[in-house]
Amino acid sequence: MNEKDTIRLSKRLSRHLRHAPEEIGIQLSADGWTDVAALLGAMRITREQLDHVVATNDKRRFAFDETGARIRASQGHTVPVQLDLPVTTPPDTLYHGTVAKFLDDIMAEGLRPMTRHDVHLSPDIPTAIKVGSRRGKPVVLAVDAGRMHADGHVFRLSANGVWLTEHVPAGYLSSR
Ligand code: HQG
Repeated sequence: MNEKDTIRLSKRLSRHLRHAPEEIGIQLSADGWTDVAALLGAMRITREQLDHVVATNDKRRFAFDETGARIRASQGHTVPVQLDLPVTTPPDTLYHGTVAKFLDDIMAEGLRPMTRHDVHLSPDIPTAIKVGSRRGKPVVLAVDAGRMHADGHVFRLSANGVWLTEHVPAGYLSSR
């Protein structure tokens, strides 16, 4: 598969494993898994193509279970799933990449999950810049995750290194 086809297949997988499984007639379990054999049939792809996308994905967006018989998206769902990710102590500082037009709202009400289940935070500035750049000129906010954790906010770490939390009140945010 060339790079263009790989990216196209990754986008189709994101769509069906995070947002619209019903469009191709597959079902996700309560914790987000779907049967690989059913997925291959529904998407009309081979196991080799699926393995290639999972292995080469720039953000490791998809993960097989330990048997390889099931697959799920590691984060980013809009359909209701409970990924049962481990609660994890965050580093002192995490980062959020966004764009200037959202800043007034963010500074008034904090970071909200919007259409996703959680606010997505990055472990480093280059990653946050990439996330912000999807929407325009990136603006990076620093999140005082150490203080949030000390104050009782819960953090979970996705299988691909994205930090998830329900809400970041504005008092923990600073520009950098
Ligand atoms: C903004 C991609 C107004 C927030 C990326 C963001 C990431 C607010 C947008 C992952 C707000 C939501 C997630 C508030 C937050 N008022 N705007 N109170 N609070 N926002 O896409 O973090 O390719 O849902 O700043 O790489 O951009 O999908 O979240 O701009 O890891 O794997 O509302 O998605 O990964 O946008 O990105 P998103 P995000 P994938």
